[in-house]
Amino acid sequence: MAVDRLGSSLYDALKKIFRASIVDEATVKELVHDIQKALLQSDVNVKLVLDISKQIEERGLKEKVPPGVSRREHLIKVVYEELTRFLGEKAVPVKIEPGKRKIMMLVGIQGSGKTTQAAKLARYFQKRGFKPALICADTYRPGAFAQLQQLAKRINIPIYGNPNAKDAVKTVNEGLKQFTDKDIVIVDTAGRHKEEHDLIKEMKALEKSIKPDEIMLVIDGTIGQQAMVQARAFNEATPIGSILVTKLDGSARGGGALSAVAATGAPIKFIGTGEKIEDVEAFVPSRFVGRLLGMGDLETLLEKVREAEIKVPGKKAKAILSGKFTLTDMYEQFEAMKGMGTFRKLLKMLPGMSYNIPEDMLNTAEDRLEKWRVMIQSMTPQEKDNPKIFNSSRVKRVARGSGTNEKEVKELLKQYVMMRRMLKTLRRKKKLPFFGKGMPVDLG
Ligand SMILES: Nc1nc2c(ncn2[C@@H]2O[C@H](COP(=O)(O)OP(=O)(O)OP(=O)(O)O)[C@@H](O)[C@H]2O)c(=O)[nH]1
Ligand SMILES: [Mg+2]
Repeated sequence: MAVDRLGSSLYDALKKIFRASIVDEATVKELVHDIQKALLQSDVNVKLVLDISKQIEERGLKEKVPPGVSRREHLIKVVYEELTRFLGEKAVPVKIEPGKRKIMMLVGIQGSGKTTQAAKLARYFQKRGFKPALICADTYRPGAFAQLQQLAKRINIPIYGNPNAKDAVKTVNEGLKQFTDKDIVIVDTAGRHKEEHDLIKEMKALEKSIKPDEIMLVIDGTIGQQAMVQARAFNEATPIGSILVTKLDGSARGGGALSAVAATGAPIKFIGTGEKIEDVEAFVPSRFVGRLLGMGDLETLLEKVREAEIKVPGKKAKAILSGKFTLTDMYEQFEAMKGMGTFRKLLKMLPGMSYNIPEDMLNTAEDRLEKWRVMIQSMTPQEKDNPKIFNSSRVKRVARGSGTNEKEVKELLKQYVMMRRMLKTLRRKKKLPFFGKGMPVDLG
């Protein structure tokens, strides 16, 4: 049975942190040690292990923990970030230029999922408006061409192959001659040979003859440690440009993928998440690390830490806390949080406020920000500073000036009053972790 050791031992290491009654220097050092062990056991390169663990230790011990976040949570965030950094912070897309044919060759051992992914990727690119084609270079396994042909037919993708051919290089070249007008040609290669030596020889010959723009290693996400050996062997034969990890729809955490990245230095670009043709996704490092660590709720936790780090300029925060909260302030608060997409969660996390905020208000805040901006811009400085002076003629004027209606202006004012009341409640509770550096301050 394939055991995903890297994922589970990293997970165990973190579980210890969750359970520890206190998180101090010794705990951090123990965690670092556990992580090193987990990575080394998975054949991750020693230098890389030291690099990752050193960073974790340094940051875990030295970094200042923002208010409202526990050291424990911060440490987990550090582990997560360092692993993400290793896997690449951002997704790396496959570059295709229309009219400039790209040749993509899939390699990998038998059963890793090459044929299935070849069809999935063709479909993926087709849906994004490109013209893909498929070539079957598996002249070894009987039925290989029929398998790809059947998949291609279902998604209406042109395919070239010859079930009777023996020479993979010749077959692929024939196919390439046919598909001169395509944007991307995906070449599905054989995974099974009498001997591994022959397989590697064929990959080399193919690479030399067809000169693919990108060689993508297809690796089974459930194989764990073997991934390193496989990835290295293929990388030595032909330079691996990217990785596709399959079978991540089951319980496998995909720890082997980390080793494959270490062995090749190539980024993971896609993951296979099922047997259906649509089951392929662009790789998102952060999501993958969460999975690797076996923590479904990691995102929520990280969100909490990140949000706590949001900083509102100190002076402003003081003014707000001291009781002055104008419409301009409200607008600036929303503007600062916009783009982070976390406004809703942020509000819900304010102490004592969880789930008490009317959905209405959250929706308003998120969706109507632009309207508010225009309305607030149509107000006089006096109105912005002291919304109490609003009467029906002022409301009418603002509505006219901003191209909205009176109801909407009144709505905005109502939201403002609610927001102010909320802040008052918080002030009374003397807890307001999100505003300003070094908060919470003594709000006495
Ligand atoms: N659950 C799941 N199954 C997959 C995935 N990708 C491939 N498979 C299955 O894995 C098996 C092998 O897939 P193939 O695409 O035939 O593998 P291959 O690398 O072409 O194998 P060879 O041609 O023998 O080298 C098939 O039963 C696929 O349905 C995936 O992402 N998730
Ligand atoms: Mg195949």
